[in-house]
Order: sequence, then structure tokens, then C-alpha cells
Amino acid sequence: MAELEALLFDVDGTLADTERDGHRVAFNQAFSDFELDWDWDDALYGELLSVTGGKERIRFYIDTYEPRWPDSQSINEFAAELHRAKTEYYLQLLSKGLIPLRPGVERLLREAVSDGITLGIATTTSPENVTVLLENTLGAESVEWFSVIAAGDMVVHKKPAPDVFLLAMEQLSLNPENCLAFEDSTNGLRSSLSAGVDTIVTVNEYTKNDSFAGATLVVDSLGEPGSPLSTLAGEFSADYIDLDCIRRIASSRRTH
Ligand code: XBP
Ligand code: MG
Repeated sequence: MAELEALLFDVDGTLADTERDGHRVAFNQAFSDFELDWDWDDALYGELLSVTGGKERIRFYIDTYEPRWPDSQSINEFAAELHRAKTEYYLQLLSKGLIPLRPGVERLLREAVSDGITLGIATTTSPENVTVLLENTLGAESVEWFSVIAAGDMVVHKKPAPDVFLLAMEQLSLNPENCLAFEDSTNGLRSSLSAGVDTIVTVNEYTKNDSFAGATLVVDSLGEPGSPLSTLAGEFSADYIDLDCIRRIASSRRTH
């Protein structure tokens, strides 16, 4: 039976609820700078999340909602420029400490570090967005807890393609059966599963009605002592997910 050696974490929606109060707000601030009358409200942003990646999301929005976009203006270049402005705003929000980690994340990461299990990141966003989130929630040294940060533009195909998980495992020299992934969305789950990695899903407000067929376990958070998680699919009876539970889950799935 392959031993569990690494936990691979998605970032947006999984480590922190970055989308509604982070990325979405930053997109709207950038639109205003560029004198665009676009307003990505909560509901519209939920729909746009079906497209992963900020630049890709902007291009999709233009294709869908701005049919009279002038031919003279390259959508790719414009989206990249607008996205740079969005990233600056997003980093400012992170630096103000406005985006906390989700329940149980800090507890589980610290337990993993003291246990010596390998930690990795597999995300659609940029490495800088990841490191600034970590620095502002867990302190500067926490970036070193992660042996790999596999991120957005390092791969050709973003989630739901498997590329970013495959990259993370290649850099760690590990096989899928030695890893467990943590995701929050259908696109993320499709990515991790097609890379062959069993996955625990922690849903959030945007993803709670998504379909998670194939997930090892679907819960509403990692839970905390005194603040139990709710199980949405799969078998789990404790109040919160810790390394013991994860190892039990990992060994039982492999004997099936
Ligand atoms: C996250 C995303 C995006 C972020 C990406 O996907 O696709 O919401 O906007 O940030 P996942 P950028 O959690 O599945 O990795 O704007 O930097 O692309
Ligand atoms: Mg996510």
C-alpha cells in the first residue's frame, strides 16, 4: 500500500475565501481605473467562476457581454493589462490582512509541518498571490512550509486540466497515490482527479451546489475543535479533519 507523503492544496476558495471579497473586489477596482462600466456583482461573479484564471475570465466576459468590442483592440493584450491592475489591487487587499484563512486550515498546516509530511500548492492563481496570502495570514516563514508552489501560468492548461497537479507532483518526485488533494470547486476536483489524486472537497458559498462525483469526502470546512464540520458526501464522523483522520481516509481508500 502506497504511503501518504504529501498534501496538495488549492488556494482560492480552499485555503481562504479569496473570491467574493478578494479577487472580485479587485477586478471591480481595476474596471473602474480603466473607466469600464462593468460591475461583477456577487451573483455574476459566481457564474464567471466557471472560467478559471483571471485573464481567461476577463476574455470570457468580453466575448459574452461585449459583442461590439473594437477589432482594433486585441482582447488578449487588453485582458493582460487589466489583469495586472487587478493583481495590484488584490495584493493590497491581502496586505491589509482582509482575507483570513478558512476554519481549520492553519491548524492542519501546522500539524502537517510538525509531522514532517510534505506540503504543496496547486493553484490557478499566480505564485505572488499565494505567497502574499501566506505571509499575511501565517507569517513570512510559512512560505517555506511548502515544498512546491505550482501555479497558473507555469502550465499550458489551467484547471480543470490536470497540468498544475501533475507539475506539483513532478517537482516533488511523487506519484498520485502518495498524495491527497484539497479542493473547493468542480473545476478543481476535475483537475486533481484527472491527475489521479484522491481529493477532499471543502465547499464554500460559491461551490456548495457544485457536483463533486468522485471526491473521497465532501465537507463544508476542515472544522475545528468545538466548531464541527458538516459532511455532505462520504463517511466521516469526527468534528474536524486532522492528520490522523487523513491517514485513516488515505489507507481505507487504498484497500477498496
Ligand atoms: C481560482 C481562479 C480564480 C482566481 C485566479 O481557481 O480561477 O478565481 O481569479 O487568480 P482555483 P488570477 O481555485 O481552482 O485554482 O486572477 O491571478 O488568475
Ligand atoms: Mg479553488
